[in-house]
Amino acid sequence: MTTSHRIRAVLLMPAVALAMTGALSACGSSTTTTSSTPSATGATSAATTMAPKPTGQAGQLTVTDPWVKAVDTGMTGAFLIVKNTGTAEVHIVSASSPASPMMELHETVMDSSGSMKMQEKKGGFILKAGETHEFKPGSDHIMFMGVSSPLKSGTTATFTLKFADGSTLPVKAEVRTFSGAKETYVPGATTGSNPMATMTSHG
Ligand SMILES: [Cu+2]
Repeated sequence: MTTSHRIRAVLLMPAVALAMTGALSACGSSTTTTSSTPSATGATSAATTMAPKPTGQAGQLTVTDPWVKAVDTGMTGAFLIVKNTGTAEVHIVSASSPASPMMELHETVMDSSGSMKMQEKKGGFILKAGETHEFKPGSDHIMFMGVSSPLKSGTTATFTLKFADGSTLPVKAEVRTFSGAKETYVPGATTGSNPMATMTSHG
């Protein structure tokens, strides 16, 4: 967002363009990653260069069987089993994915009429040391709010979990066809336009 605003500003004010361009390139060249992670566990250097080893809370979490429900566009969910292998609490606060500009952490609750509805899990998910948590259809899940191009069965979707300490954990998930566990969505305050229309068969 900031970038597009800047570009617009540059277009409107040619006199400032050079200065702005200089600022942008300086900004770009200064994005050095501070990956001086002490590899106490003896991680291979090859793995470290491919992707930085998760640190902090992200490094405490193991992920098993991550998958995403196939969908053309609109909403879908990601499911996985996570285990906190560390000795301190792990707090998942948000998720992001190139497949969907908006993501939420969801839980499924029963409303007063006895039907299942999903809603944003306020505050995220906290796992105590040693605790395992399963995200599964009809229960907790990682919600993709706005998939813009088809997620096809057999392909791979990626998303990233973010933790309370700022650490992040990228997850590669298999896209699978799934039907079942149909609950309806309780629109939250952050919901954009018309989620109900596409929300008829979410896992
Ligand atoms: Cu959901």
